[in-house]
Amino acid sequence: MAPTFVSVKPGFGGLEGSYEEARVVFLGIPLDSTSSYRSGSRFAPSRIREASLNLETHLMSLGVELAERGGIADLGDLLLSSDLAEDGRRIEEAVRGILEDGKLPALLGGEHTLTLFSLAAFGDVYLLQLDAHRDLREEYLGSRINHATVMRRVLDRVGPERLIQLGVRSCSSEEAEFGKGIRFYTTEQLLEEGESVLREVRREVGSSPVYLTLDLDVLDPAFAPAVSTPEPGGLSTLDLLRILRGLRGLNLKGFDVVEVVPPFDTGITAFAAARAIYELLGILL
Ligand SMILES: [Mn+2]
Repeated sequence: MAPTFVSVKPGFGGLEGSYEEARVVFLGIPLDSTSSYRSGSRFAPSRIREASLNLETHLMSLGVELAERGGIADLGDLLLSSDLAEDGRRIEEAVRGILEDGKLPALLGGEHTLTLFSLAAFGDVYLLQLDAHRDLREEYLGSRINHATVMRRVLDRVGPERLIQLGVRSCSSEEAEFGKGIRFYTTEQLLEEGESVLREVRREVGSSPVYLTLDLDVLDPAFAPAVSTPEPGGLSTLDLLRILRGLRGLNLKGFDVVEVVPPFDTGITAFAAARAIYELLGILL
């Protein structure tokens, strides 16, 4: 008798269809070269996909069956080198290709530095950053381009009024000073006045194009222990899902999910990431 195999095919949630008909296109970006503490985010795209296959495609919260909606493709993971500048070019080019085809890039990171390269493919967008950290250092550990400086580098290209930081609760004195001119809402503000924060964000952004970057460390380490730099005092997974649901109606043009480091995970973090992505698909499709 032939042995029975259980195979896990690549793709998000088993939902992937043809590229031609897709509106949302997944692309794994296993970037893992500037992590200062915990590395291993190169394994995150496949772990998040694996988790996605073990969650329901029917979203109770929204009353949506994603399998009936269609419109999803998954290109697999981008092949990267060990050179950050070269990887940056590859990421930008790949994202630009998806955008030129009129589709929404959904990037599975990877460390946060990839956001800088992804954004380079977009025109003028609002950047919504869900993150425990402000990532506004001018340089970190002697380098100007890394996960701790990524939003500072983004501001080299995007006006400071276009960056909105949500869920932040940790920064250096330098970042606090520099970041005074940048709109931010702390974790506690989100928890205590979440609805009015979201109203303000909507009013500010209007119908302008938006890019969302979700750093899983916005969650409390109890809910997302396997992130590169855990920061205690964060959101619960349910808080995050509610916030994401509250973004419905924004003109979202792309998103990334970053900083999951599977070698430190029991699966909780990858599942939280996959579930957050489901919520986003629910409001997008
Ligand atoms: Mn962070």
